[in-house]
Amino acid sequence: MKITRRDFVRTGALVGGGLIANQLSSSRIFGQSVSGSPLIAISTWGGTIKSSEKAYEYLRTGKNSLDAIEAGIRIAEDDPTNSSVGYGGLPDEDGIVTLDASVMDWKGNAGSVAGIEGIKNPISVAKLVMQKTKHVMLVGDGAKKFALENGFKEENLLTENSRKAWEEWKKKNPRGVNRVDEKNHDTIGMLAIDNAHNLSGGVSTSGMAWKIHGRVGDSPIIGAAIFVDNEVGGAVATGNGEFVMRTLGSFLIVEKMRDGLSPQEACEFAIKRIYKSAKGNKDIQIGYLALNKKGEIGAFSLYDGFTYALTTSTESRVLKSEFFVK
Ligand code: SD4
Repeated sequence: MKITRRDFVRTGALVGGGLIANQLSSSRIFGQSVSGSPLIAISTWGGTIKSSEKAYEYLRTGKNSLDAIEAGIRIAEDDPTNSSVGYGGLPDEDGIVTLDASVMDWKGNAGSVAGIEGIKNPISVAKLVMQKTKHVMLVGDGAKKFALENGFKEENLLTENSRKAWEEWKKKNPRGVNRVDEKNHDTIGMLAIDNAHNLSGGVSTSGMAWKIHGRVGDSPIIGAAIFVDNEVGGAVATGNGEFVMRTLGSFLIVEKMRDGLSPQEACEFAIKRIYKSAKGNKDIQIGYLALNKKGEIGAFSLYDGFTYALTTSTESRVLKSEFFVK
């Protein structure tokens, strides 16, 4: 059967049943929700499927969506082979690994850290900023100090592989400035719905490889790479953060869903908004995921190649997103 884009959009809205289009892989069956809530964990990039499965395990055992998101994202942060998140993330032009992360819960609370160094799980620091302080965002040394005061350990996050990659890049770009790797992707952005029908979201990244020291991307910016409104739904972003920040993509998607667009339509709207400012630049990629209160999902990217992981009560799969520039 040939599946058209229109069919994909339609079937793509029905998670947990019959979503076959663009499927790259799938695995085992999971337990049902007891409350009838559509338990779902969804995360950017297929390589993060272990994260969405971990989050789902939390949801299935009755834990809330915020704790599920944190547990899922920590898997990606701990994974040295994911070169865009946490331990093993590629460094900036000075060879320093700096991390950005954010969370939002169903009450509209938000927390984030930007440019934090030496702390492997910035998602947990972001959650603590949200829960323990009156602030939303801590940056750099202040974020690290807060983490250390709250029991986080300082660790060297630069793996041997990342150090070698940086040295090679440095040889080719001795002056470095503004020669970022626009194609280094695997940032995790995750959305989940729990048994109480409550939505949360989270994002974690080492940002663009070889960025200028001090550069902050979209991932810790509330409204840019993440936005959740429990009455409507949530959205997360991955890709070139400068373009996402300029258009506050996740906020835009949630507002479009509030106006009645489906998650898929809202993601497409936000990508089209970016397309103009991208001015045909083929080196950048942006992908959005959205999830509404009913458990409908949307996924769309600027160019081909964006994948995501989806774990529901029936299955866990890696899917390929539809994209704008054909
Ligand atoms: C950033 N949005 O720092 C992040 C990078 C990213 O997959 O998503 N990579 O701009």
